[in-house]
Order: sequence, then structure tokens, then C-alpha cells
Amino acid sequence: MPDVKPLVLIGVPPSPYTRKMTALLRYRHIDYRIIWGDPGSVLTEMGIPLPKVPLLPTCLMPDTSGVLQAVCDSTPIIRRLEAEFSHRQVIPANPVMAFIDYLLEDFADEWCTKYMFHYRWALDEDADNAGTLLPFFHKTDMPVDTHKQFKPWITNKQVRRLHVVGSNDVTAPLIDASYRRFLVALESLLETQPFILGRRPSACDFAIYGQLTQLVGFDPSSRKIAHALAPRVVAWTGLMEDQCGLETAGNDWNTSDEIPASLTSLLNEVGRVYVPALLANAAALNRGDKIWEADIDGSLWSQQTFGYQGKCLEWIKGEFKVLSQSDQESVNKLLAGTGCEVLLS
Ligand SMILES: N[C@@H](CCC(=O)N[C@@H](CS)C(=O)NCC(=O)O)C(=O)O
Repeated sequence: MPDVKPLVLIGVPPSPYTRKMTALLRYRHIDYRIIWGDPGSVLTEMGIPLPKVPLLPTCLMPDTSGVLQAVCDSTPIIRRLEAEFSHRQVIPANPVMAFIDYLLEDFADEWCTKYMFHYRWALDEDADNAGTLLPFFHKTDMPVDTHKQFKPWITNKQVRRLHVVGSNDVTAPLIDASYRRFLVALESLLETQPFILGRRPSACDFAIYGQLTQLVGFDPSSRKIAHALAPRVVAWTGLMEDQCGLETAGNDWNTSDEIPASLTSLLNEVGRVYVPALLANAAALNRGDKIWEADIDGSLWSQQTFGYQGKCLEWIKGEFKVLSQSDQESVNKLLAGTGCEVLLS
């Protein structure tokens, strides 16, 4: 008997992870309530202790004794929901495809979010758009004078945080080129099938969709690029918002020996940019360095070291370790030549 009913989420529409989760819950027919707002203030009002790092979205889920706890991080929350609700699951039944799904979900959450944060704050037109809109997403009836103060405050705060995702003048062309290749690969994938891993959505579809809600639906520069290069992706982003009416069957996912070539192009992008970042971050963590530097696709990338991304790498390896030997061999075959294989060696 599932113990989450209804699931409460606290977040805002301009948060890619909030959109990832609401679309997933709709598709999965899981009863939920969304409270639009800032998790810190909503939790304080509800008398629920804040998580160590209150992120968007924050979910309220019961612990083993039934007491509601504030939990963050969409990836493990999705796995918990898989265990608690058996209908319309989003992790492919085939373990090899489940591994590919995990890798792509992580890429969307940790790398595609660099596109998102970069396009939101790096260029003046985008920063002006976000600075105007974000305060209204918290309070549409915000008085004009309050908005006049809120807009420069949020804009300056976020522009100063661009370095956190590694965005600067040196990396800007790399981020832009990666975003374009990502769109082209996804466009070509959607030419052959409606979802990333076949004819039904997987966790990675929702993760990619979450980032695209912003890139296509919120930030002007990234929207222009998407409309120019990837009209199918634009339409797909619209459709993914609510797939509650999609009928699915168990065998609707690709099998590991019938994946389209364009999925390999997407994996090539993961291997080209995200894998070197994950490895350089992990090496810096090992050495205790606060900053890491690496040559990524011909650019010098330098950014803050993150413990969380060290865990991402461990989790990816963990997903691989639990596979049977023949499934590991199939994964190795799928990843050969993409640049992702070095993660597992
Ligand atoms: N890995 C987390 C990431 C969530 C996350 O980073 N949320 C962002 C907003 S979309 C956030 O709350 N950032 C805190 C901040 O910007 O201050 C997940 O999958 O839920």
C-alpha cells in the first residue's frame, strides 16, 4: 500500500526540477498537491523542519513512522515512487536501458542545467527577463515598489553565481555549442520515436523536459536557438507537460539492440562534456581541492568542486555494479566510443 497520498511539493514554475516532478506525477497518475512558493517560508509556516539544503522542489513524504519530512532531490524521490506505485513506471524494465536512463537523467540534472543557468543570467536580455519575471512567480500581486527592489536584488545575486555552474567568458562558447549539439541530437531522436528511450517516457525524459521548460519556455536566447534548430523538441516540450492520457504497454521501450543512432549522438554529448567534468570534479574531491580545472572540448573549464557531483559519479558506478555480467557487457557495447565508457573503467 503506497504511503504517499497525496504527495505535497513546494516549488515554482521557473524551477526545472519542479517541472520535472510535476510532469512525472501527472504522467504516473500519482495524486499530488503543489504549493507554489519558497520551501523555507512554506515549511516554517507548516512547522516542518527544513532540510539541510532546502531546494526546489521540496517534497513532503512520510518517514518510517509516518511523520511528514521535507525531502529534496528528484532522482531518489523518483526511485522511491517507483517502489511505492507499480503503475506507469518510468524506469525501463530492461536493466541495460535502465542504466542508460539513469546516465541521461543525471546528465540532464547536472549538465543541461548549466545551459539553463547560463542562458538565464549570462546575457543582458535574458537576465532582464528573468529579473522581471521571477519575483512575479513568487507573488503576482507584488506592489510595484517592492518589485523595483526585488528585481535588481535577484538579478545581481544570480549573475554573481554564474561561476557556480562554470559559466564565464571562456566557457560561454562551449556551453552554447554543447546546447546546440544537444538540441540537434534530440531533434533527430524525436524523428524516429516519441520519447528518448522508445514509445513511453522514462525518468530521463522528465529530467530533460524539466530543463527544456526553461530553455524553451522562459529564457529568450535559448528559446530562439531551440526554435531555429529543433522545432520537434519545442513541440515535445509542450507535450511532455501533461502525458496523463498516454496509453502505454510494458514493451514500449527500446531494447538494448535496437537503439536509434541518434541516441548514440546524445550519449556522445554526455561523453564529450559531462564525463570529463564528473571525473575532474571527483579527482579534485580526492585531493581536497576547492576548485577543479579541466580541458573540456578544447576549452579550459574551471569551477568550484562539488561533493554532490562526486556522489553522482558514485551513484552511476553503483547502478553499473549491480548489473549482471552480460548486462554490463551490453552497456559497455552501447557506450563504446561515446566517451562515457571511461566512467566505468
Ligand atoms: N538535484 C536536485 C536539484 C534541485 C535544485 O538544484 N533546485 C534549484 C532550483 S531549480 C535550487 O533550489 N537552487 C537553490 C538556489 O538556487 O538557491 C533535484 O533533482 O531536485
